[in-house]
Amino acid sequence: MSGDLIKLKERLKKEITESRYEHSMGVAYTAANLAMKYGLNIEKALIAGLLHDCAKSMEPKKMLQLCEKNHVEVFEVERKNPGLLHAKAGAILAKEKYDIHDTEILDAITWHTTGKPNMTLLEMIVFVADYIEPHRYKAMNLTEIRKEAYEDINKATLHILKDTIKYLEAGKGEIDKMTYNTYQYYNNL
Ligand code: DGI
Ligand code: FE
Ligand code: FE
Repeated sequence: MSGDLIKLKERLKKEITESRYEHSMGVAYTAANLAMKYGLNIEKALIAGLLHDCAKSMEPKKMLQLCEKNHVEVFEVERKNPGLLHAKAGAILAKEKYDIHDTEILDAITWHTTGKPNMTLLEMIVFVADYIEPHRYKAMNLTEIRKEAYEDINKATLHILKDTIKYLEAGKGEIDKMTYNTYQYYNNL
């Protein structure tokens, strides 16, 4: 691991909880693995995985302010469900605080929660790695989805979206249009 990455890890560790840090490390290494499998730059996958939840400990109000200050549009559904906002806020923090300017990495952070139609391979890898990293255990069908991730990443992506929508519909989570649009896109591939 390069010195830059080690510094990034040390800085991140101070900003999020220990379990969130362990999750982020899990996502970083899982994304790196998927990058090996699918022929993508490993360092980009590591950085995107490491930083994807860097805004997770921010208060909703602070996340909103950060988005407003940076002219990033916040939708009603994100205002009402601040759990969604850490993705956009995270991309801003990654740039401002962690000095990451690679737009492919920043986009992967922006879309890691809802996904988006026609994702880049890096976006898809971070989206999938977030769901399957080794510390995760609560979601249904994890064993199957973990296998699919290395066989057919489009299939794993669709499976995650299907299960996430099912989970949100069973609870009280309002579904972001982007989550539905992403589901529809991968369902029609
Ligand atoms: O930040 P993490 O917990 O690692 O993972 P994440 O960024 O994927 O966020 C997970 C949460 O986001 C999970 O509880 C489901 C929720 N989520 C995903 N899509 C939607 C959503 N929540 C709402 N309200 N609407 C969505 O469309
Ligand atoms: Fe997240
Ligand atoms: Fe995450």
